[in-house]
Formats: sequence, structure tokens, C-alpha cells
Amino acid sequence: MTASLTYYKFSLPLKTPFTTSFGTDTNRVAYIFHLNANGIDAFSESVANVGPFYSYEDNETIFHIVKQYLADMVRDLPQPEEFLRRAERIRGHNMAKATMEMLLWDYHAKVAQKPMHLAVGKSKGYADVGISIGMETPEKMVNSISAALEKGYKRIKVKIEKSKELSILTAIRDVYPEIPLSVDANTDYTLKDMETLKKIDRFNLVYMEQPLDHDDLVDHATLSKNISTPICLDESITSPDRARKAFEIGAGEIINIKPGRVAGFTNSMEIAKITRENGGHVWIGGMLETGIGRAYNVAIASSVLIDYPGDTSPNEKYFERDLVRNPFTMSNGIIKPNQGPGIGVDVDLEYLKKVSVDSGKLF
Ligand code: OSB
Ligand code: MG
Repeated sequence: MTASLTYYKFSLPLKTPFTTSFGTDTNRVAYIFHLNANGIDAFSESVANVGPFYSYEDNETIFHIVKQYLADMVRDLPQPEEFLRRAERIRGHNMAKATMEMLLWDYHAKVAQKPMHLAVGKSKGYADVGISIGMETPEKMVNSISAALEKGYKRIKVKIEKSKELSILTAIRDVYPEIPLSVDANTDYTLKDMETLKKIDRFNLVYMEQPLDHDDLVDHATLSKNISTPICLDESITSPDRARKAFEIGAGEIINIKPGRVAGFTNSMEIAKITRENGGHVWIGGMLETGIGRAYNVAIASSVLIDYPGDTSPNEKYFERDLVRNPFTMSNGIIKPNQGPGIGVDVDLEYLKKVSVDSGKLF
């Protein structure tokens, strides 16, 4: 058997810049990994942002860890769980681990001729879809929300940051007093901002996503006792163990799972299970992925364990042209996972090569 692992570092302009409390992205720059073995082609996509601002990982730490350590652990095509065991001695670097773990999920699902949404467990056969709207002027955000509601999105999430939150929320609730609305602060607040956080609490939100520090659980538990809006954790949940601890101390009631943040699908499914066993709710987030990364997210978002709409908007929201020839379409706020084997995407290799700024072989 000869297997090969090829990487492509691509840069795709976003249709419009995406702003969060930690910065603005104008391009999606990430790595695609392509595993070829036994006549099967598997693909995965890294989820880091350009800089280490969402988490400490960035594109180049991911590439370094994959090249120096993880590629060798993939060569003999282990099952994802076996790969995770091997990778355990590397501290952290979950996004790097996820690229290889998910690549192995795709490979083995294709060997078994199974679509990914069935390979990961019991499937609903569809994913409920919400939208994540980047920060803009309140007027522009209201316009984006109108367009999103027309398209059928089931939940609206808006990015906020300190001092902009009240004008944004007031503008939205003036026009849409009842829509299912949430905010994502991407860690911009501390407990010293309790007065503001209590004001946010009055806007009848489905949840408040990651208001406090990126690795905090304890202060979230304190906040949660002081407000009635449920807290949704994103950045803070990096493993099943962290999810267990979050529920143990009451740090939140909802978890946004991004497979990349938690080293892949095995841990994602475990976190979903822990969340539901604790009476919590769970949904699948996004990191502005192309059709390749999105196909993983939609597959896992279709699991029966996932009970809230996720950030799995179809890619036309972000890109003029996708890296896959069969991008998702949404109807009535629902996206159906691909039915082909594995992630079921038809990768446009020609276009991927065209938008790549670097590529090569790891084995
Ligand atoms: O916190 O959910 C987040 C994008 C980049 C970094 C962090 C986040 C996001 C999103 C994007 O909200 C959601 C999407 O991919 O559509
Ligand atoms: Mg978030």
C-alpha cells in the first residue's frame, strides 16, 4: 500500500469582512489536507484564523505540529480513536490534531462506503441552521438580519463587544422583538462588567455565548448565578473533561461544539453526550470553513444528540466560489448532509491549486 498526504495552504477572499471582538478577517486562509490511500481520497480543513486570537493556535502552529509529529501517526491509517491515543502525548494543539483525526474519519467512512452523518452515530438526516452575523453598524446588522430571516435561518446570532452591545441589541429588538436571538462576545467581558452583562440579560436572548475569558469556567459559573440568560460556552470547552467540569460547577447550560477546537469528531460526540446527559443543549459552530470543513460540521450537526440550530450557514454567505463543486443549499432553515461516502464533497482540485499560496507532500 502506498499512501500520500498532501497539503494546500489556500487564501480565499471573504465576500464581506467578518468582525468579532478579537479582530476582522478579510480572507479565509487555512490548510487543506488530502490523504490518498487504496484508491480513496480523503480531505480535511484546518480551522485556525490567521492569527492566534480565537485560540493560541494559528495556521503555522497547525502546520508545524502536523508536519513534525502528527503526519507520522496517520501513515498506517489507524482508526480515529487510535490516532487520538497516539497524539495524546502532544499537549494541546487540538486544531492540528483535528485535521488528522477528521481526515481519518473521512478515510474510514469511505472505506466502509458510509456517509459521514451515519458514520458518527444516529442521524436526524438534516441539520437545523442558524446564522452568525459579524459586527457592523447597528443599522447594517438589522439589514443583515432581515435578509437572514427571509432566507429561513432558525436562529440569529450577532457578534458583540464591550460598549457596542446595547446599541446593537436595542436596534435589533426595536425591529424584531421576538426572534430567537443570541449574542457572541468572544470573551470580551470580565466579572467587572456585571452591570453591562445584566443589561444584556434584559433582551430576552436564547443565550449569551462565551462572555468571559477563553479558558475560564469559574467566573462563568458566578455570572450564570447572576443573570437569567443561559450561558453558552465556546472557547472554554476544549475537551470532554472540560465539558464535564463546566456542568459540575454550573458554568453554562449550552455548548457550541467546533470539532476543530476539541481535536475532532470523537471528542465532539463525547461532549454532545455529556451535555445531553446533564440536561444541557448543544449545537455545532463554525469557523468560516469552505465546503470541505462545512461538510464535516453539517454531518455531525445532523446527529440526534444535537438539539439547537448551529452556525452551519451555506457557503454562499462567505465565498464567491467554493472549493467544492457540490456546495450545500439551505431550504426552510435546514441543510441535508451529503449522502455520498465520507464527507461526500466533490473537491475542485483545480480551483484549490489556483487559490493555493503553498503546497507540498508530507509523505
Ligand atoms: O466564536 O463562533 C465563533 C468565526 C470565527 C471565529 C469564532 C467564531 C466564528 C463564527 C463564525 O461565529 C460562524 C460561521 O462559521 O458561520
Ligand atoms: Mg463563539
